[in-house]
Amino acid sequence: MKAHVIRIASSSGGSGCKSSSCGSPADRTNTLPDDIRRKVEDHPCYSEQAHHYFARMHAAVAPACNIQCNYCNRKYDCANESRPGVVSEVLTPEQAVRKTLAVAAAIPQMSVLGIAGPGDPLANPARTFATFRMLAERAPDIKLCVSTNGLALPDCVDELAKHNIDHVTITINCLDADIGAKIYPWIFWNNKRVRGRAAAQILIERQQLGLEMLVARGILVKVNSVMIPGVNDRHLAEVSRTVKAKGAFLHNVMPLIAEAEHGTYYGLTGQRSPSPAELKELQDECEGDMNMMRHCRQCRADAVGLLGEDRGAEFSLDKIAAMEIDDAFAADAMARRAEWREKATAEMAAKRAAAHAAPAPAAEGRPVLMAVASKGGGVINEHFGHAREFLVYEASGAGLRLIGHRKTDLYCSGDNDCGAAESALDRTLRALAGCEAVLCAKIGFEPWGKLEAAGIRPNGEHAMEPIEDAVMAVWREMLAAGRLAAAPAAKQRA
Ligand code: CLF
Ligand code: SF4
Repeated sequence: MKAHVIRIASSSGGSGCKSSSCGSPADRTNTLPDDIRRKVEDHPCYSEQAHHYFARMHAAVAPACNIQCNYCNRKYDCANESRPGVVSEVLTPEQAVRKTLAVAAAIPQMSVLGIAGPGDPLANPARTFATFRMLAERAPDIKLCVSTNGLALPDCVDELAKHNIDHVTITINCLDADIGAKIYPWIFWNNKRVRGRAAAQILIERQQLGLEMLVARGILVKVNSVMIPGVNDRHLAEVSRTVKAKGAFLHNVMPLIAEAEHGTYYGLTGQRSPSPAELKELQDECEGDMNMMRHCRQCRADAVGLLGEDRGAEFSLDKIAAMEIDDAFAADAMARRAEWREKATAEMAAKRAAAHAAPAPAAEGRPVLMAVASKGGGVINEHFGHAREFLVYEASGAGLRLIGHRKTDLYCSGDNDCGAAESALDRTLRALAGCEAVLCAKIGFEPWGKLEAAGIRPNGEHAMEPIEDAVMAVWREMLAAGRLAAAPAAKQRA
């Protein structure tokens, strides 16, 4: 296969385009060669626009890992903990295929099966490739995706290519073994445990070799990096430049998750996570060089559904065991997925065309962060009190871009337990620090008042409108009202 080294203009690349979505990954999709566009336009992780329309699921078939990361503690049966490495049940390849067929019948938006743990998929190659092989026979329309630490990757590239796997993620946290020694206490290599700097050096070399081999085969590589303040935060811009030069398609810088209750080395030793502002600053710095992913949700190794939602509990093994999943069932589901794909890709293309044709935004006016409550479809369709996360956009005279998301507790649980509800609302307000407005489908009286007091304007006037149009409309209203001449109030700069 011919190698593709894909170059995409970054938002600061000075293309001269002035459309309202200039530089957003949605707009970039228009600039991709056709074969690449087809590979990413329905992948919710590789295309920011697609994540509003398409769902993924992870099959937890890979329990073993060949390295140890200081941010990892694999946990089982933890239904409420949402972070990579956590699963409720490890599946056999047969169970995984059955579950995937059940999910992909119930959720026509399902376009990707990823294997991402709970250990390393390529440290469990027999289980991983058996799952891919069996699923490709029963549901050939579903894209296959794998996420690895890279140690075993060079040995598996042929097998990945043989299974038509177009999307591989490598977690690369450093290029410097001294930094690596602070992240990886050991690796298991050639039947031996190797520790310290030597271990990090081997891992780094294998990751870089794997990246080069994948790119040479035209496989789209996404690089994930965990931002660890004081350890690799000053180093990740160099990682970004290097992997871009080697042809990686996308870079995803994720914040370290470190809580003592997770039982990880970093959690137990008090290593802090980056703040949203620190993460954004680094992502902005890297974006000068590379196409950045900003919509990652750091999902569980058995996540199911649109990014940001987890419907795993609906598809436990006992529920799936009761279902009849034969060839007719699989064919009927595939037809419904094809219908959805056609409708969604047409809608996305129309939105991109409209954004491209839109008049140039005003040049003046400072950037404003706004939070949006959405449960998918690219529209504002979630009640403030029901939102478990908010998407955060930056609107400015240069247009609109997604900055990331902020997780929050469910504020409104229906029964309105006052004490708990109040503290959940306070946590939501903290999560929205830095935002000047929040756009949602509906909002109650109490949170409205508290948001205003915190300097965040609630806005329910754009319910069911496309997110991009609504956020830019609110920004233009702020501009017209003269609210963008001065810096934001101290509360929003927090
Ligand atoms: Fe899964 Fe990863 Fe494939 Fe996506 S997740 S294996 S590329 S299908 Fe996506 Fe989840 Fe972020 Fe991963 S949001 S953690 S980037
Ligand atoms: Fe955990 Fe993945 Fe690191 Fe293995 S590679 S220790 S599963 S985070």
